[in-house]
Amino acid sequence: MTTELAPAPAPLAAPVPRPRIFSGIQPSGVVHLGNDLGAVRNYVRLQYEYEAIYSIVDYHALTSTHDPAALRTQTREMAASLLALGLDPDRCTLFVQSHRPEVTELAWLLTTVTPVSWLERTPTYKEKKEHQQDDVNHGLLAYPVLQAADIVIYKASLVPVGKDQAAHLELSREIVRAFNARYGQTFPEPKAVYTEAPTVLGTDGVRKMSKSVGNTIDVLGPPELIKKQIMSMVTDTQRVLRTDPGRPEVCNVCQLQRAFGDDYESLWDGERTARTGCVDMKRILAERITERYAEARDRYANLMAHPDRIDEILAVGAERIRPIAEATMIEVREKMGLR
Ligand code: AQP
Repeated sequence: MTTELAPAPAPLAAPVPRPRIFSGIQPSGVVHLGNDLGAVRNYVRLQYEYEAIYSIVDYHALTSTHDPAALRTQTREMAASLLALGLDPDRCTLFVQSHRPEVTELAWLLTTVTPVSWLERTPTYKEKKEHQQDDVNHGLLAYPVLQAADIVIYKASLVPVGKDQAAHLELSREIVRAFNARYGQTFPEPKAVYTEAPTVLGTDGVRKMSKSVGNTIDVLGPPELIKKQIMSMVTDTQRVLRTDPGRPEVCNVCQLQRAFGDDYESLWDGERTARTGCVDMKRILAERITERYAEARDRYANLMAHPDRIDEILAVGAERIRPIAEATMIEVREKMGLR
């Protein structure tokens, strides 16, 4: 009797590498609604499809923040916010920028292909120069070069960001082109990925929602604070009387409703026909936002009660990407004649 051997199992197919994405967020404390709708939502969504690397960019923060204790606290708060909103450390890499200092070397090398005129025309540099007139440090000017280094050291091709980052990202692309033209194809040109709400206006209804302006809705804050911030929102300034028809297209409260329920068209209809007033709309929005972020708020509180857990996740993240950063630096030094 002959025994037939079972056929050898087919060799396992090598896992298909997923395209890499990168994004950075400043350690400015707790995430606000603009960060979430404009960027963090995509961070969470894309971690399932891509090899996602997210950085809390503390080197960048030093261009405006000079309080070491505050920086440390806000770095943890930002990490806890991102984890609470759905970043899964088993699916993506979350780390602190300064824990992978190779990026500062790359930033220096990229400065040598970046004309100063490109940096001087950056809109955020012009704005920051106005805001912090007695602190126009070199870091402010060089900010986009470090940002380009952040992205390309991991050879990321996609960058989920809000629209306010469009000019920076364009500059990153130009820097990459300049480097590749001088030293040979090395980095992919990074492309922005936007959400459906790439620019979220603040409670003043005019400027981008931003911590430095103080017009935020702090979605992970206490419900009373969220309610207070929403009830103070500027709506359609032409709607003076309760009986005046509203214009949802220009009302920031109405615009935000789009992100919190499929029934926004019918809510808008109530506004147009003056069946509902601005206060009603604000109440609805406050209820929905409070409810939508309730679980994330609990998760945030829980994480902040266990800072060691946060620090561990960040340390693992920085270690996981060490080989990528080191390999890029070996390649770049070689190409530039530094070895
Ligand atoms: N209002 C916004 N609408 C859409 N996207 C936004 N982002 C920020 N504000 C809006 C996006 O969030 C990500 C992180 O931005 P950041 O690193 O600038 O973080 P921040 O310091 O917390 O944001 P602020 O409050 O807007 O900062 P300041 O006050 O310094 O201007 C980015 O992808 C950004 O596009």
